[in-house]
Amino acid sequence: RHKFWETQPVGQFKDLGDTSLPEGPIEPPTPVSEVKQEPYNLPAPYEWVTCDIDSEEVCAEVYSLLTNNYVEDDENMFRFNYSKEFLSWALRPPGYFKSWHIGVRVKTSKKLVAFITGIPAKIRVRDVVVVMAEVNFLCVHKKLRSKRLAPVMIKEVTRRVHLENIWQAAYTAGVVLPTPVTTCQYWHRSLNPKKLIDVGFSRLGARMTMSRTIKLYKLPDQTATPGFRKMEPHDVPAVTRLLRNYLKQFAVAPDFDENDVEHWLLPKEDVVDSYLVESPESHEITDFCSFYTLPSSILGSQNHSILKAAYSYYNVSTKTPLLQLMNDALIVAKKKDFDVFNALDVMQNDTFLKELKFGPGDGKLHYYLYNYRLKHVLRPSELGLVLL
Ligand code: NHW
Ligand code: EN5
Repeated sequence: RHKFWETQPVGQFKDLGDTSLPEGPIEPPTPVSEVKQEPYNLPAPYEWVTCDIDSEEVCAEVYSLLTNNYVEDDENMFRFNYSKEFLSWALRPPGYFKSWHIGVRVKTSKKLVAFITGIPAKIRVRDVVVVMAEVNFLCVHKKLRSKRLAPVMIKEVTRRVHLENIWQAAYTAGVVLPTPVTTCQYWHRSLNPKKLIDVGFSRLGARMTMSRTIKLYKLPDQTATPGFRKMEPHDVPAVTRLLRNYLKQFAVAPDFDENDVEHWLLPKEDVVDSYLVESPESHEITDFCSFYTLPSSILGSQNHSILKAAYSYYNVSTKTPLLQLMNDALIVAKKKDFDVFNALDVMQNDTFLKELKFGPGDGKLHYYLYNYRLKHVLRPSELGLVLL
């Protein structure tokens, strides 16, 4: 069934119920000197390149490959449209390796036809903090599909991760592979229901008119929580403490330090938005919410070409009820002209999704670990990790 994945150190379907297998690395590390020194072979017309994402020109080539060839929904109506600013942010966190930004070009024309990336991350699995690669943006040009290029790309990124003495990875996919750590459901909260219906993202409910639907999804003009404001640079230490303490409760979660919080959570226009609650009395930072901007191209509409989507990122509530905090997040997202607010059923999200009028989407997201076995499949609520 999975000719490639059967050969890799990942949990296999046949071992799913087997609790005699220990939790932890599937294969041990080898000395870095024993890691294959040469890149894997590509079919003759193609060559490996390391993509300098700092270069405006290279970033534009990656953007164009992804904009035309990256992930679509199951009916091919929408395609993710990560912006250049987003890619530059997503691929250059603290300690990133340029060698993990891997492209494939046609030798003759130099056209970029495939891409895969890794970034370093410390991820805690139960009690153990593991240095991992987060692998993302795997993309093969539509005209080069089903030629077994993807396994070569995956082996090459694995090799380059091993060269940095890192032996585990985390990744997500919409497809089922051996074997998910957990399977999450996408939920969607309409902010601009008329547009969503016009472009086929959602449908008018049974016995619903357009005007009733618009009224159903109306939100207040102003946020409700006293002390709710945008995160600022001086908040990094307090947000790091709040988030680290919150993420302790999940079986798998990132181990963020202040540098990570500065990179991943300080607001960046049209990339990531973060808000917090500063107690008007004590000036304590008690709550936090964030979302990232990931538009999708609309593939077949006369009237619209871009769907503006916000994706729930990390949220922490200690004083403000999570429901009220996320309602405020919806209010600011609506003000910023997002059409839809998306969320997975990870962490404590299931406590607000239905009440805040999110509905389940037709997409699922499977989370995976490479070379790390878990004894049990997790529930989405046990997962404290959001990948971009
Ligand atoms: S998930 C998004 C992936 N990208 C897309 O869906 C974009 C549109 N599709 C394409 O570009 C986020 C192609 O269809 C791709 C496959 C390139 C997906 N993950 O070349 P072949 C990520 O980026 C397996 C992993 O003929 P293709 C995460 C498939 O099961 N494997 O197919 C990426 C089969 O293997 P099998 C995937 O359609 C994580 C083989 O590829 C996959 O032309 C990567 C077929 O290859 C997917 N999304 O190209 C793993 N989709 O065993 C990182 C298909 O079943 C692992 N396949 O025969 C960790 C590495 C680091 C370790 C460090 C220690
Ligand atoms: C790695 N970082 O399928 C990502 N999206 O539900 C790679 N559906 O937008 C993995 N099909 O349900 C990506 N509208 C896997 C996801 C790929 C993209 C994808 C789904 C997630 C999606 C929409 C549009 C469906 C169009 C037809 C959807 C219903 C919304 C409705 C709003 C009102 C309340 C009920 C739900």
